[in-house]
Amino acid sequence: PESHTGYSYEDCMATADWLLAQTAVRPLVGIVCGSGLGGLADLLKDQVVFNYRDIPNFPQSTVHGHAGRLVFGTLKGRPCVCMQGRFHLYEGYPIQKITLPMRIFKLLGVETVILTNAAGGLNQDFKVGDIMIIKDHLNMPGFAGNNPLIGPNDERFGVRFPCMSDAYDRELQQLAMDVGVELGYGDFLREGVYCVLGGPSFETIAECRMLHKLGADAVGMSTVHEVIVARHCGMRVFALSLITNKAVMDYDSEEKANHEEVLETGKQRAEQLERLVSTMVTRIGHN
Ligand code: 6GU
Repeated sequence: PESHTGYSYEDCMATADWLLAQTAVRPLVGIVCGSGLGGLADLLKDQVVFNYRDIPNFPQSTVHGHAGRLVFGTLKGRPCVCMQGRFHLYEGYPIQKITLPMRIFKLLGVETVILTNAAGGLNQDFKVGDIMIIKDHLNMPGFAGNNPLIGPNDERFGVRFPCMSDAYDRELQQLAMDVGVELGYGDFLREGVYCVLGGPSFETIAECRMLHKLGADAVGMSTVHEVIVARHCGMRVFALSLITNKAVMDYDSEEKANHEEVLETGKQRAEQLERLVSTMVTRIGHN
């Protein structure tokens, strides 16, 4: 327990209360924007914006393409909070710190979390620009003892051994498919399994082949830790990957994964991804 680098329930409450004292928005939906996908936050009306550096206990965004702002507001009348920029293992933060915002979301009153990310396509049927509805994940850092729930468990958040077979809400997946088809996105809307790695180096060819054999359709460096913590404290979860590049799977390929390509594809599909998410938000039911 001495090596545990998490925050106490009281620390999380202090951060949530600090935020709630400065905005009248009471969000039911929390959104996490992936690399190059922060434009979603700009759609919020009547914004109240906090820079991560000003929020007690919050880490800072260090990655190009991640702004580092927490934006409160309404999306077509629905109260939301949006992380414009997220935290990753490869930035060197303890995993409990990366996922702290999920517990803050919970204490703000959020019931549904929507996460987006940029990912490399492993499924050979996927094309660059496809949007993948995440139906399940492979938590590779978790296999190596890097799970955000490691450390003492506070029952006020959730149980010691949370179930993950229902991590991705089926109803929200169906809603995304319905909304996507309605918007005319059927041709590039997919579903699949997302695999997280620690990064920051991209995968070797052998690693891509291995992950594909293990059942992964897309690979990235985020989201899964947040999903685990969000599910632990009982929020509904929906997640999307934008396939920004195809993972290199054969030795003849001249292609090389790079962050610029990731951001460029993000720009091209961002508007559609934002419309998909914002339309979903108007149709999510809450208790
Ligand atoms: Cl190819 N790999 C990983 N790990 N993350 C990515 C990616 C690839 N493309 C976008 N993000």
